Amino acid sequence: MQYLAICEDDLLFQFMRNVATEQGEIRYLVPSDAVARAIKRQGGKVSQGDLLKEETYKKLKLHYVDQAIVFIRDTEIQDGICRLLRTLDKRVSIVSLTSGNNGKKGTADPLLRHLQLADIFQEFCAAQLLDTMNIKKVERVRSLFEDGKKIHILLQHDPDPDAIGSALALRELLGRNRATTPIVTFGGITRPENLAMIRLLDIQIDRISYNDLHKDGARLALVDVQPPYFGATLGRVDLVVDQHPKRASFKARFADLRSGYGSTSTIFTEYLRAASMEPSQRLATALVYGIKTDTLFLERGSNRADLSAFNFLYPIANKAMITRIERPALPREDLEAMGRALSRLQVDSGVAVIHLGEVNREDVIPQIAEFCLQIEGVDWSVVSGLVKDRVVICVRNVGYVKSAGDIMKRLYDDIGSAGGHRAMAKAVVPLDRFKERFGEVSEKAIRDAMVPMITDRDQIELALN
Ligand SMILES: [Mn+2]
Repeated sequence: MQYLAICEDDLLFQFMRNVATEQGEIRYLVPSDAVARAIKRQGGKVSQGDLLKEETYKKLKLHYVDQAIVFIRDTEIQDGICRLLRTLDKRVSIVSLTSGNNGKKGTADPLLRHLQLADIFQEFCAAQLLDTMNIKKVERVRSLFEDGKKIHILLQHDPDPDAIGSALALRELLGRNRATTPIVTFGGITRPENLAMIRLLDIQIDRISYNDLHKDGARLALVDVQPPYFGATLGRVDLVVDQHPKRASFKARFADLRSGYGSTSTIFTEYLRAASMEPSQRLATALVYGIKTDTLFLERGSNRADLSAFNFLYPIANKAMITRIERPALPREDLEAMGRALSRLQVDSGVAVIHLGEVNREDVIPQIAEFCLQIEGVDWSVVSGLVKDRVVICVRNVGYVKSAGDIMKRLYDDIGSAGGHRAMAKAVVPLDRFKERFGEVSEKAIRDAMVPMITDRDQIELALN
């Protein structure tokens, strides 16, 4: 490969040194003697001449040149050189490097490309700068916990995959284990996919009380959440890493908030890469799933950083396991209960009601409610089950203006806990209180309580629309 680099100082020479040794020969063409001497001194092949004169190029045997690179700051001269090159040789390909905005203009010449310095810097150097920043952050994070004290990694009340993946990554980054660095929450995981995630990846999340947060001098690290979320004061917070926007101020020894990112797992993936740590399959799987769920598979609020983290992790992650997490397995006995219920299912006014009786796993109830929406003619599904001494009722509907959450609140909130939004809702009621109110726990009792409210509601909505 023969290159001709046309420039006015030795900047391009510095940039292209490796190209010269790896990919071919470069001859520099410069207008001034002084610059020519400087390049020559540093081992470059160089010619000097008037850049806008034909004779200059005749001497250079342009037809041997594969690629001309033009980098002159004066845009008129720059354009003049490009035109002259094209006149002299129809087939030489030209890269025109510019520092201003003039590089954006289109060109009808297929062998002429405009490149902007800013874009080149972004492409090749921004990642390096980011890496340097991440290396510093990792050093700081490690120094925070050097004393070897126990660390509680605190997550939000119903931890999601992004939080769980981030917590695992933080533990890995610190070279800690489950015993010295437990992952904790004041609440518990409820979503079936998230339960499947911790079961399949063997992740332990402990419930903790406010009083035990700093027990025996334990340190406190928050990932995917910020202190104000908890309302109550948490005491000393050592670390906060989160991608959510900052809503209220807080104090922490170290904080890395990147609201431009789609997930906190992205930040931790950058930390791992900066620390030259290849994540295990288990960790990569958790992080990929965290990025995937927080960005709705890289659609919502994701950016170049999320894509880059995803690309890095994906080959390491266990894809089959992610599929299993997304479709949690149903226990056989619970499926049999669903089979029996389905065989006698009646659908009244588009409402399917199923009472499963005793179930082994609570997450089966929402999954079956989800499933029932696929039955022809069903707009609403109500699925209940007995989990130990509690009645759990899940509601799903297909509409956008429906109000599952409202209905559940009105029916069950005063005797248990109920809530949700328009398309999905849940109530949990102690068995004895349910019996006090409705007599018995049966399909009929639930149907009688719920179907009129749902159909009333649909009537009102029809009237409003
Ligand atoms: Mn998140």
